[in-house]
Amino acid sequence: TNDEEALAKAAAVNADSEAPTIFDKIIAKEIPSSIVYEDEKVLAFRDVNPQAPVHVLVIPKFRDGLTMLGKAEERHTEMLGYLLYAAKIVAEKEGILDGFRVVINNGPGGCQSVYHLHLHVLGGRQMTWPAG
Ligand code: DGP
Repeated sequence: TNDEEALAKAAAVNADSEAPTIFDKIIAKEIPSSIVYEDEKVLAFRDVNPQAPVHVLVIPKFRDGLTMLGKAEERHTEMLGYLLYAAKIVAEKEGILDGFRVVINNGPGGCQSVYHLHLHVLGGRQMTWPAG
């Protein structure tokens, strides 16, 4: 549809940019978010456009070049592992440990719109497969 094309175009404009994103402002608490979990390494907050009863984003506080998973380098492996662990902490806190999904959208073709690596943690309903 035209809507989908417009969204893909808007996403592509920001693709692969090292520019600060809205998530920097969320980390700095310059714009409010509903925080589910926070520690020195990561921040987890509710997605503004939830696709499930539980929809939380988990992000590294220090992006360190991780605009997207496709930019991962060996130095990022510890953070990448920690993000998955933090997703589990979020699922546990939200009471969805028995059924949840973790998603990373990568690049314009993957529908990524914010170029600060983030995990989507989704649950609270029956998830279906394949994801759209
Ligand atoms: P992605 O399409 O994978 O890049 O997901 C980006 C997500 O970020 C999208 O689901 C909506 C969410 N998002 C964008 N801006 C904000 C915001 O200002 N606050 C919150 N809580 N979520 C946001």
